[in-house]
Amino acid sequence: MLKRCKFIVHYVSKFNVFEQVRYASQILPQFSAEKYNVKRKNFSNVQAADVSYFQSILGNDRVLTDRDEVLPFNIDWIRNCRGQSQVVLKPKTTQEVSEILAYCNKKRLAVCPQGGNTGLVGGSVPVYDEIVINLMLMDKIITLDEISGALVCEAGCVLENLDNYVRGHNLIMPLDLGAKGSCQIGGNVSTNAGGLRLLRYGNLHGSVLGLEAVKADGTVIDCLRSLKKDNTGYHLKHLFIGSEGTLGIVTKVAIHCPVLPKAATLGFFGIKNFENILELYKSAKSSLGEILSAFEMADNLAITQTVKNLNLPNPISDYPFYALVETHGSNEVHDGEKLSNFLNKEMESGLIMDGTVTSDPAKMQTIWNLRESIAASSLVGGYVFKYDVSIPQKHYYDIVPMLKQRLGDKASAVFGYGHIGDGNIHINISVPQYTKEVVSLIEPFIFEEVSKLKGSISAEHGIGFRKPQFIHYSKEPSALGLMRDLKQLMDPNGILNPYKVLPETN
Ligand code: FAD
Ligand code: 2HG
Ligand code: ZN
Repeated sequence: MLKRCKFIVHYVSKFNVFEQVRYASQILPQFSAEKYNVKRKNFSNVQAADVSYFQSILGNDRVLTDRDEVLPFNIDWIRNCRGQSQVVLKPKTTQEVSEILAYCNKKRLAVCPQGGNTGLVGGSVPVYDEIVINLMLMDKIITLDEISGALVCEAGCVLENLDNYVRGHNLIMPLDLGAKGSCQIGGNVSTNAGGLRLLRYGNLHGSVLGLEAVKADGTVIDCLRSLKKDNTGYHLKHLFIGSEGTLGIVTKVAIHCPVLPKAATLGFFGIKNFENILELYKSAKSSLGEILSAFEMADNLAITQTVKNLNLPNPISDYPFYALVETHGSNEVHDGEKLSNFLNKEMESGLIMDGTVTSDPAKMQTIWNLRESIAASSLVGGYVFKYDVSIPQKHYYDIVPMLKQRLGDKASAVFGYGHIGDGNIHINISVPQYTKEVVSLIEPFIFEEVSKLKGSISAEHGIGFRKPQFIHYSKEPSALGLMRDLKQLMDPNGILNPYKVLPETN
């Protein structure tokens, strides 16, 4: 079985490129307010009396005001945005979140809800002096129903910790992403994070069963039901899924965990051109059916740059494109047979030029690590623009050559990769340094092209701070109007994550 594929994965122990890269550069990013010319909204400034009030609720240890301690909470993961907050609060309970928000709302103090601060659109850090409310200490697992698979936990639980926990009970988390070691489930829910297996397990609007959130005025909204079916009026949880901290702070989540697959296999293949990636995807869907759990692609530069910048092994040699195909099933023999037929067929047809297939967890991890590290590889040296768009699959890769041509030698690298099974491509553009000239070559060009191709300007990372002025490329005025109405209703003073998601009216 699978004899015709070469088993040439070299095992390397997993190391944390994530942190390594994040702290590689000690140069502080420019303040977002200056870089993007943002006018401060009319909020109050934090006074000593406000800090004393927060200390009275949280104690001194959970109110950070020391400049060095506050700094990391002001800078986003890609080191593009930098806020000017002077206060970070670390609540431990929903009651504390409620008291903080009720106070801030009354005093017109703006806040920035924050999870693991891995967001890629600048939504997780303040722009001016918004008070950071970080959920990291709300990290308790509350219940796990092994029959239904419903996990109930606090919003600050780190995704990887949850996955490790439920695996001990024969379940997995329904989402997985490269930032799993740092991102929190509350952040995942608030961004409606997609990730590597959305193709199989669906998005969070499907798997989140219920949640608890605190509105701007401190009201606790209890929608923490764990039922699969609950058609009792408006489906309010959906308002908080993907609203990026602008409508409320998510404090607890009930989420459906699928069964841990008994058999899992991962293939990494070299492909001649983009058309063949699409053909292979069609074939994988038809041959693998219900066991297909991920179908990812990367172009040559995405992989070679990751290999070079992060010193990771490429399990196969150089190819124009790469496809990563994973199966999750319940019967090794049955799954192996399907996979074997698929591989033999597509090696014969030439769609797969070379490849490696493994069921060994350590080797699978090595391949996944390469894929998950692409995001970090482009942070090494210079400055990176990251775009996350959905495009109908036929035109999925069109924008990459367009941008290469448009930018010429102004860009040191332009590459595309992502969740092709979901029509979601990530385009990374590395430049020696951030300049207004380069920005004007990329934006709004990229959004115009996406719009012409009937795509979305944000597939999974959200709108955050970086994209409100482009949201109209993907949202009709009527829909934007309703978004504004909801914001007005739920946060009339606009204290929750200002400067994010909704564009300025003027
Ligand atoms: P943060 O970054 O802290 O916050 C993100 C947004 O949510 C902000 O607007 C913040 O205000 C808000 N927020 C956070 N917590 C709460 C809360 N409890 N209540 C209300 N609002 C809150 N994203 C994907 O979708 N798919 C991927 O495959 C993917 N891969 C990634 C890989 C890497 C290496 C990195 C760095 C990021 C990746 N991301 C991906 C983006 C990011 O990790 C996700 O968006 C993640 O869900 C953010 O979670 P977080 O806890 O870090 O939230
Ligand atoms: C991924 O799929 C992430 O790896 C990150 O969504 C994308 O960095 C990026 O452009
Ligand atoms: Zn992604």
